[in-house]
Amino acid sequence: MCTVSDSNGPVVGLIMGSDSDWPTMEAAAEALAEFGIRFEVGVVSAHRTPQRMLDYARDAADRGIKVIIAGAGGAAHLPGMVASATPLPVIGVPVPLKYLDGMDSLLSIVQMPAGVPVATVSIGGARNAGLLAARILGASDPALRAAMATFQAGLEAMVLEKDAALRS
Ligand code: RP5
Repeated sequence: MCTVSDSNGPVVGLIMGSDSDWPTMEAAAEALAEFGIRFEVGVVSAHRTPQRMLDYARDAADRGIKVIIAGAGGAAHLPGMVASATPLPVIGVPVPLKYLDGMDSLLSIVQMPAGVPVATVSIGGARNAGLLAARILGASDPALRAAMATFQAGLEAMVLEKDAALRS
């Protein structure tokens, strides 16, 4: 029943436009690892390696990938272009760069044309991208869904604990 452990290959593709995106994108990898989700990491640039990007997007499903997380900054076309060439769900992470505080990245990713969805997280929100991938996989994986429910209960307990400490 457990989708994530059905085979040995990665089920999440974690890609980014440049290795310079890694300090932001690392949080997605950490979230996936926390849930025991197998993933692969790679640099796939929409502008510098367009053929590699198309090959990656077109082959991903056949290789067993179920969700793609794509991070990019500036003219951040990677998530949208990957979404155009795969039937898999794509989660876009706007990576903040030196100028414009990531607003350019956000707007480049979030304003997709009808018919080509990208689930865009917040600027720099790579951890939520990893958690969203876990939820998507958990929809067909009871064990993973239970782990997510436990994680959410932990968040609630943490807030209540801080609230109690504040009041005491
Ligand atoms: C984008 O260009 C990448 O996603 C990165 O955020 C940005 C800058 O890339 P580098 O010049 O640091 O390689 O495609």
